[in-house]
Amino acid sequence: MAHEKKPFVNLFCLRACFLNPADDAASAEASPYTDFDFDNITYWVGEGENQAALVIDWRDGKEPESLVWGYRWDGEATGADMFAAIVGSGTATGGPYVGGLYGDDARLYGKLVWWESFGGAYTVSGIGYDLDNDGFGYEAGEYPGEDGAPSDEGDHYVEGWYSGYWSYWVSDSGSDWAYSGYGISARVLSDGSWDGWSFSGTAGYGDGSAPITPVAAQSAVPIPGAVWLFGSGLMGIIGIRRKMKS
Ligand SMILES: [Ca+2]
Ligand SMILES: [Ca+2]
Repeated sequence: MAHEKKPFVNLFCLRACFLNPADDAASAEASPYTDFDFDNITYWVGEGENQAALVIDWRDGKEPESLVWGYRWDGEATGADMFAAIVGSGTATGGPYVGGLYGDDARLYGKLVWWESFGGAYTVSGIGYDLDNDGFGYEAGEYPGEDGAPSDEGDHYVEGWYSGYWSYWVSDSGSDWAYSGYGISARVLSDGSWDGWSFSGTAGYGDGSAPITPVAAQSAVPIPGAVWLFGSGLMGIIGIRRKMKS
């Protein structure tokens, strides 16, 4: 993990020190937390002069319960655009991302439900995460969207609408978290804004509490090339020994 931090520090210094010091400082300080801001985020998706954060708080007793990603863009982007850019796999029943989610982080899984009746808008019904970094699988339960579970007990996954609820929280210009009843399709991101999702197994629609201070999400750790080489070399040796024995 530690070796991944260095390029980020160098990139940040390039941006902060040479390109646009005033803008970057103002955006970096905008946060609904007193002890966590954009400088603490390590997993960034997208390119552009604006930045926003996505916090997901599972509240399932598996640590860390709350994680954060960063998103950069130019022009206009919605909460749905940020969600789709970051979440690596999952389903979307309709709307602009119909068919599935193909964002950057393969460890993140999401289920979006498209509601045509409200003029067309997404609702988040479930979010999962490969917490132990060995793959993620979703298992549908008896009641679709209400009691699905991760196939790996080491991973995050919770879902619900009537029984359990993902509440949506927003922060702009460093304001405190505010509950949003509008969902991610109508949410227009601003530079320095934060979007947060927080699950409650007991809350119903329109209820819940703001996401706790997150931990910076990390990219999946690939098996280093040297280990692969060593592994395949070992297989070769075993193969030769078997051949010699027979
Ligand atoms: Ca896993
Ligand atoms: Ca596992």
